[in-house]
Parts: sequence; C-alpha cells; structure tokens
Amino acid sequence: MKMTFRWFGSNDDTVTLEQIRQIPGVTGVVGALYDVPVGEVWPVEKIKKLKEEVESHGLELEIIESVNVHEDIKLGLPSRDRYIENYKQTLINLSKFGIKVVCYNFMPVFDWTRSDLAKRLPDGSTALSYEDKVVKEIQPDKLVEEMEKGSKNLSLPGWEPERLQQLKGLFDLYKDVDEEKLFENLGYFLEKIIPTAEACDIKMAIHPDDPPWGIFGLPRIVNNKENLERIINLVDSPYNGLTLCSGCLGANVNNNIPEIIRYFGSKERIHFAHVRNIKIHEGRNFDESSHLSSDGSLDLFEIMKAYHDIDFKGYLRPDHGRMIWGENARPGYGLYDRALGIAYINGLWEAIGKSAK
Ligand SMILES: [Mn+2]
Repeated sequence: MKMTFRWFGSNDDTVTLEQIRQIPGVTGVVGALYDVPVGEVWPVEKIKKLKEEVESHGLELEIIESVNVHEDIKLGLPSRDRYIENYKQTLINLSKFGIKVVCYNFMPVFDWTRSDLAKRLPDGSTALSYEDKVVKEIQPDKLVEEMEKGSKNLSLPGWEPERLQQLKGLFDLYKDVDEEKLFENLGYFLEKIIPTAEACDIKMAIHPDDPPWGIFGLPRIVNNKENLERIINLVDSPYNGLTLCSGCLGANVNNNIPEIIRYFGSKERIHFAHVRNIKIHEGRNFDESSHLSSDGSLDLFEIMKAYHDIDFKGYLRPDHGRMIWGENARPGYGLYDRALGIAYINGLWEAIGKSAK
C-alpha cells in the first residue's frame, strides 16, 4: 500500500505539507483543486502548480479526491454531455502530471452528511456524528445551514455553495430519478469516460455513499456489495473501480468490510482505501471514533489483514479523525488524530506482514 494524507491546499488547510511530510510512512498527499466550479475543466496551469508545490515538499501527488460530478450528469439532463466532455478533458489534463487515480462520488444533491460536526465524546474530544432522528426531522436547507455553521469557515468537501443555493430546484428535478434511473445515469457517465480514463492510465474510483442509505427521499446506490458489483460491471474495465471506505460502508452493519475488501480486491477493482472506524449505536446512529478497534465497532485488524491478504498495492489514507489536543481544524480533517490513525495502521500492517512470513 501507499500511505497518503488528504490535503486541501495551502490556502484552505490548517495542516501544512511540512507537517504531513513528518508523519511516518506517508509518501504522498491526496489533493484536489477546490476553486474550480463543479463541471468545469481543471486548468493545466493550476494542476501544475499544485503538483510542484506538493513535490517541493518531498511528497507525491498521484491521486485526486475528488473530481466532483456535475448534478446534471447524475440527473441525466441533456446538458450532461457538455459536463462529461469537460470531465474527460480534466482527466486528460491530470494525466499530464502523473495522476494515477481519481476518486469521485455519485450522491444526489448532498455529499457526506452528519447531524453534528463536533459531538463531544466521553474523553473530551469531538467527532463527526450522525443521528438518524435529527436528519429525518430537519429541513434540507436547515441542514445546509447547520453544516456551514459547524465548518469553522473552512470549505467542506463536496458541499459547494453554488450547488446548494439551488436546493429546491434540485429536489424538484430528482422527483423522477429513482435508484434504477440513477444506475442508468451512472452507466451513461462511465461508458463515456472510461475509454478516456484507459487512454490516460487513470483509474476511476467511486466513493460509497455516506451514510450508505437514502436521505430526504433521494436515491443512493453506492452502498453495499451487491450494488458495488453492479457498478463495476456497468463498464467491465479495471479502470472502473472503487474507493473502499470502511467507515461509510461500515455504518450499515450488514456490510462485512473484510469480506467486501477480499471480494473486490481479488477482482483488482480497489484503487483507493479509506480506513477509519465508527462507533455504531442502536438504529442508524453512529459517531466517528478513533481508528483503534476497541474504540469503535469495526475491527481494524481484520480490515488491514484483508488488505494484506489481497496484496493491496493501491493508495490508502486514514479517513476522518476526531478533534483532539485543542486542535482547531476543518471538522474531520485535523492533523493529530489522523496522524495517530496512520501510526496505528502502519503498526497493524507491519505486524500482519511479519507474522505472515
Ligand atoms: Mn471516505
């Protein structure tokens, strides 16, 4: 595996490249351009600048999270073709700078969703949390407001203000889009972009829905083994692959993460691994916990063992972390707890590797 760390750029992250470079085992960052509107082409000059900045700190930039998919593509509107052409051009531009994997998601309207961005845990740390009742009862526009309030004036990935301003219009458009229609629209998108991804040698890696169930009556399809299987078969190419996010899929107790890793790993369709733990409470409620197995509901040893068993050579990053030691950072994306997660994952990896010999 290649250990990486998500970074939001020097203008929009409390964590610096100097700090990331000092986390043991980290060889690269997971980056993106955050100032290009969704659907527009990523300019060569900006990609070049980001690449050079990362490399000047002794780190690699080979993976992008995310090139977001314009809503018109998910909706299947006639205007999607223009945005798909732009997406292909973005892939071509990224390939000029050695990008190997592009992560994206296909969640209608809302990206990752939480009811609390700073729930206080018993040890005094704060974490992202999801309470089903709160999300069921809140109005969508109020949720957007709450997320913004909790963001500490840092942008939240996937929560682009320009899209969320049109909330009501979007909900109207989605009235005719059920899960089947969403699969169809994803298939259309993949059929158009995978040949370009192949030509560019960029592996596409779809990220699961977070949480892995529908919210506000909107369809969600990237949420269990059966649907992941259907997705990789929409276009049967190694370039049509997955970001395996343990915390997202793991929020549904019916998803057996080690088994899912082994299954899609054997097909060589996992290109990017997000490793984190969550503490599941009764019903559809969960808090994000530290990475340590005993702090959450997922067994990180079994998860890392599964990656070891499939001889995982792809990119891996710790996913979200708690806010600890008084750090003031983007919710989920501070330095300290994610660095602790890396140290723990590295420890598991070394122990599993040595005991397997
Ligand atoms: Mn994730």
